[in-house]
Order: sequence, then structure tokens, then C-alpha cells
Amino acid sequence: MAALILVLNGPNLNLLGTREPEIYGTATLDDIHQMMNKSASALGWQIDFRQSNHEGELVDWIQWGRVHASAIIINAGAYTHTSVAILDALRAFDKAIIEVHLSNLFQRETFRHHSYITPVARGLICGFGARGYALALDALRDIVS
Ligand code: CA2
Repeated sequence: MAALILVLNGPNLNLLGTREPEIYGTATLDDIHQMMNKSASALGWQIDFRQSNHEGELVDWIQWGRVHASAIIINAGAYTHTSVAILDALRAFDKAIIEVHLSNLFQRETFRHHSYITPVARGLICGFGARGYALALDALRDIVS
């Protein structure tokens, strides 16, 4: 059966491409979704691509992923810096987690330098804009069979 990669996007990422292009680039979330579908199908994988502005919904989806997903790629948006609930849910996911951010967190405000997710992630990709999602999929090629 084709591996299913769950791609989770947190609050405000639905606004991508509409504001702050100097920080987040010009690609919309739909552009990223389409790009990932293409890359994944070349690998024989499926993508389940979701966005929510609600912490609990993200937690529910991570729990769903425990049963259905081979890996999680997550950009938790601002919840990255605040959410113990998302950390706890990810801790219960026993397959690979890749953390992605469009911007380079370490060139930004100090409150963005800490991530609750990095300690449970296989790796962190930040600062490459939308390309970071493609890099995360590429990283999974050596991890997901
Ligand atoms: O760089 C990233 O990917 C972030 O996860 C984006 C979050 C931010 O809180 C994190 O610190 C870093 C914010 C996403 C908001 O995206 C917008 C895009 C366009 C217009 C408004 C918000």
C-alpha cells in the first residue's frame, strides 16, 4: 500500500501568498499542496494536506496520523512556540516527524527561536520558503519505506 504522508499546517498559514511575501514568499498554501502532490506521486506516495487555525484540531489530526500515516511533516505556525498539547500528541506518534518553517526562525524575534516540536522531530527545515516542504519530502525518502 502507498505510504501516506500527513502534512499539517497551523494557524494563519491559509493566508500565505496574500501578505508579508518578504518573510513567507509568494506561494499560496494551495500551490504548496499541489507541488507536494506531484512530488509524492513521483515517489508512489500519497499526501494528506491539512491546515487548521485550531490547536485541538491539529492534535486530533496528529492522533489520526498514529493509525493512518507513515510520517508527519508539520509547520505548526505560531503553535510551534507555545503548544505543549501538540508536543504531547507528537510524542505519541512513533514514526518520523519533520518540522518545516518557511522563514528562518533564528533570524527573527527571540520568541520564535524556541520550538516545542524540534525535540521530537527527526529534523528541522527552516528558511527556504515553500521549498522547505519539498526538502522535507526528499528527506523522508531515506526514512519511509
Ligand atoms: O516561518 C514559518 O513557517 C512560521 O511557522 C510561520 C508562522 C510563524 O508564527 C512562525 O513563527 C514561523 C506564521 C504563519 C503566518 O503566515 C502568514 C502568511 C501570510 C500572511 C499572514 C500570516
